[in-house]
Amino acid sequence: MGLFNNIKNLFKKENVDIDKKEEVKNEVRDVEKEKNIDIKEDREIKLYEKGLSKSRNNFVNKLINLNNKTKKITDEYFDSLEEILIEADIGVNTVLSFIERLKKRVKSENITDLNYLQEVIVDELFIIYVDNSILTNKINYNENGPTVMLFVGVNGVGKTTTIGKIASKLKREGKSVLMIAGDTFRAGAVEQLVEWGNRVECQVVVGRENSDPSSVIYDGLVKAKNDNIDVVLVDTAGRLQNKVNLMKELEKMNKVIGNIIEGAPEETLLVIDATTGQNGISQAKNFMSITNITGIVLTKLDGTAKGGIVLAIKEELDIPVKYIGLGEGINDLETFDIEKYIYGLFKDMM
Ligand SMILES: Nc1nc2c(ncn2[C@@H]2O[C@H](COP(=O)(O)OP(=O)(O)OP(=O)(O)O)[C@@H](O)[C@H]2O)c(=O)[nH]1
Ligand SMILES: [Mg+2]
Repeated sequence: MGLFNNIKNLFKKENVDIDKKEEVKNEVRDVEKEKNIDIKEDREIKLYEKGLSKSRNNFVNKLINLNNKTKKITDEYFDSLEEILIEADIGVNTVLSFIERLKKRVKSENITDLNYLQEVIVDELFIIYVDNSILTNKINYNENGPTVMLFVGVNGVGKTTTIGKIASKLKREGKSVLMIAGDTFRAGAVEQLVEWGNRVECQVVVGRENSDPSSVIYDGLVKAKNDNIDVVLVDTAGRLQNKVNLMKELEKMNKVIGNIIEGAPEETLLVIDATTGQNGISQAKNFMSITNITGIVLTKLDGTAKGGIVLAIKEELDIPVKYIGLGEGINDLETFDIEKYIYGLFKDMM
């Protein structure tokens, strides 16, 4: 009896130990998970900081200098502020309404302290982006088959590079990705995408030179469906062409895509080069008038000293920025996050 009890207890203890071990293991796993999230957050914030340093050094420094040399908040102060913001590509209309709101706030709250005003400025710029808006950086995914993302935009804005970066990101998240070389016009365009495919170990469907992009897309989507691919990234030609041709071509592509995968493309992402400022905004208006744009990829933010374009996009286009490019490297792409953006830009003012 004694032996039996001993064995029973031993067995129990063993079980308790196993339970305990599991518990500890789970705890360790949770801590690791949190640590990984922290590391990821940290990495992302650093990338925003680094990518926005040109803007910070230029336009944010101008703001800081203005506030340092200002003793009293006068009309002259607002004029200088207006000038700095317009120079930062925020867009004239946005700036004018921003200045109006700021003036009202200064008056109603009786603001005289420049340090406090600095905080109010950041706050109000943030409000421009989030106010009355249901803008979301979320990508629409198709639950029942391949998700198709079509990338459009004029020459050299960074479509192909963005596709490479996004493929890499999606693969890191565990998704299977296929790229389609829909730019069959420019010599070298297909090779460029194939090179990215090799880098990120992702298949690329290509057609013959000068073949119809829609036929390449057709082949690619059939393959994506057969292979159970999660996300299909479609590159398109960016050469400047007349509006009617562009519209016809996009219509044809959309028709082919929708015929093979119902409801697709889930995303039509317009790529804009941040260094082109207001020109990028006009490009966007052009594209929006001929096809349904679901989001914007804003590239080369690292190359501009005028990081205000994000706010102009919000005010003038009201389309969500879904990704931003912060450098030429494979990891220099982030999903857009207004809080990280504002922090990366204004951290010296906060
Ligand atoms: N600094 C910087 N350079 C970028 C970024 N994104 C793209 N580029 C560079 O921009 C140049 C053009 O990029 P592509 O990806 O070839 O542009 P594209 O829109 O495919 O051009 P086309 O195929 O000619 O229409 C390349 O030199 C890229 O390395 C970015 O976020 N930051
Ligand atoms: Mg390209």
